[in-house]
Amino acid sequence: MSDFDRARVLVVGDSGVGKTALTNLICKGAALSNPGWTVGCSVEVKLHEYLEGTANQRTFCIELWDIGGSHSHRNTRHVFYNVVNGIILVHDLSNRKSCLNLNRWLAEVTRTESGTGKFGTRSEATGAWEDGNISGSDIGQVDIPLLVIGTKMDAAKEKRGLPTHQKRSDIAEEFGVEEIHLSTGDTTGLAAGTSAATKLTRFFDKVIERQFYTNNKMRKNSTSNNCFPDRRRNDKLNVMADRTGLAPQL
Ligand SMILES: Nc1nc2c(ncn2[C@@H]2O[C@H](COP(=O)(O)OP(=O)(O)OP(=O)(O)O)[C@@H](O)[C@H]2O)c(=O)[nH]1
Ligand SMILES: [Mg+2]
Repeated sequence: MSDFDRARVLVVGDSGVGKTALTNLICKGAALSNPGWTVGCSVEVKLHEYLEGTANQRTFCIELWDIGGSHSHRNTRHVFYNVVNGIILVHDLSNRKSCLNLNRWLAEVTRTESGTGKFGTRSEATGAWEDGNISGSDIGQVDIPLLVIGTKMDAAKEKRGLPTHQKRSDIAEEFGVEEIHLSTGDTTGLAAGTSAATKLTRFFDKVIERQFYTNNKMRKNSTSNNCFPDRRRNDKLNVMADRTGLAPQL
């Protein structure tokens, strides 16, 4: 696995929306019954077949950086945003506010990724970005592949008694990106052949395309050496172990 070029996808959204459970489902195909909340960041990897079934098929390693969503860490988590090849925005279908907050998450990540402070200014006192939103035209300029995922379809159905899978979120509409609705406890939700699995595959293809095939040329970059980071990087991430006491899984 160590020979595969890799790309980094951030998984962001409010605390408790199900990012860790979702990341586990994507990378391991299994439900996670009782995830602890994430402090800092936890990393899982997934091998992805780029352009599967075509003559150009090739295996890449996707790193999913599952960022702890707790408000109390908002001033420090920008250290995880230095390299961003794609973003999965996660909201809880039974909690409307978590969906409304996705604009802020996008702003928080893309400000740093653009490296220009274009979407806001940093507070000199805390180093944190000032609050603010980002619009569809802005992200067009930032040019990062996006995917929106709504979790807890089961809870939303119970709460409202209505199917929620038809309605796309405002942010997916605004940015013209695909959206998946699922329950992270249902392992069939991302099973091969489902429309959700197809959307996820298309998203990962876009991430790879942007990272490695811009201008139809294989592009070398700083993150493409190795699927598993070197010891120095491991040490850095271990500092951010989650509250379960487990080191980030790399
Ligand atoms: N009913 C239901 N519960 C879910 C679903 N996905 C996650 N959960 C539960 O929601 C809670 C929070 O899930 P996490 O995956 O830890 O949420 P998170 O977004 O990683 O939270 P932070 O790490 O604090 O940012 C856990 O109790 C999960 O079991 C789902 O699809 N349906
Ligand atoms: Mg988590």
